[in-house]
Amino acid sequence: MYEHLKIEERGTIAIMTISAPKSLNALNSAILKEMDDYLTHFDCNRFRCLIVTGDGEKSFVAGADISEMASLGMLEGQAFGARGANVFRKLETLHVPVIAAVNGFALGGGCELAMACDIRICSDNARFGQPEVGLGIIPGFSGTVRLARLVGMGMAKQLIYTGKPIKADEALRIGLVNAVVPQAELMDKAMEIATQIAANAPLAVKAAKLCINDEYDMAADDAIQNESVIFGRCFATDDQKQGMKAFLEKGKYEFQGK
Ligand code: CO8
Repeated sequence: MYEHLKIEERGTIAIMTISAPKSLNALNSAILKEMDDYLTHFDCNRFRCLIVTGDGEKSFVAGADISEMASLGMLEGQAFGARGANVFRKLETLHVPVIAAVNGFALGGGCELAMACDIRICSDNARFGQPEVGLGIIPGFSGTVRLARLVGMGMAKQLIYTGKPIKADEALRIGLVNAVVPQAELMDKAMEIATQIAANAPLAVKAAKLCINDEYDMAADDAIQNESVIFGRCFATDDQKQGMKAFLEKGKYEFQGK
């Protein structure tokens, strides 16, 4: 169905693999269009978690496609940046959690893609970096926005100003990834986390994601108020009633997302 995306469905977990092996899965307009289409039609009622990864053992995504960007003018550059940023924002605001399984190079737009996901895990051969200033541009798929939020202003500035990539263990140390595993175990680890998420009440997981995302930019009082309102809404769900009843009766309830 897609030329550059491989889609796999394992029960309530979906896996989107970006596949452009000749360019180490670099993101061009065609791939971004396919990602946009996939995310626009993603069924958040059917799936409870999405895993994003790259094809092969060398690269997650080696950035935006430099051969496509090389000849762009100012307005075209802006449009290309906006296209990537919009797709990544769709991923960030998708109503189910998204796990980036980073299987190699996550450079430029690749690092930005991983940062738009809720959770990042990587293989031990992964390399993260924002090399854009070495190409005469800045991170344009929201890297200047998300990197500082994830690893702090000082480290984000060092990574972006120097353009130097970091290895998996350093990415773990600065909090850019949650876990590093041997390459052969990467998808198992991603599936393990996805399965844990999928076993929980989907409406509650969705509510938690929206709260965490929205409250990040709110003043503390507004954020606390927001959480109270969303917390209250959980009590209008069947899953809350059945989940708590099952706990009290020492049983187990399979959440229905109602
Ligand atoms: N774009 C296009 N082609 C690429 C890219 C890329 N980002 N990365 C790799 N390729 C291609 C290479 O050109 C090469 O093609 P060919 O075989 O035809 O020569 C093929 O992939 C294999 O790559 P290498 O031979 O270079 O493999 P190495 O193992 O020697 O090196 C590296 C791997 C280190 C990953 C190296 O390929 C590299 O440095 N790639 C570029 C990384 C980079 O700078 N990424 C950032 C790009 S800029 C960006 O992402 C900006 C995002 C915001 C955009 C906003 C738009 C306005």
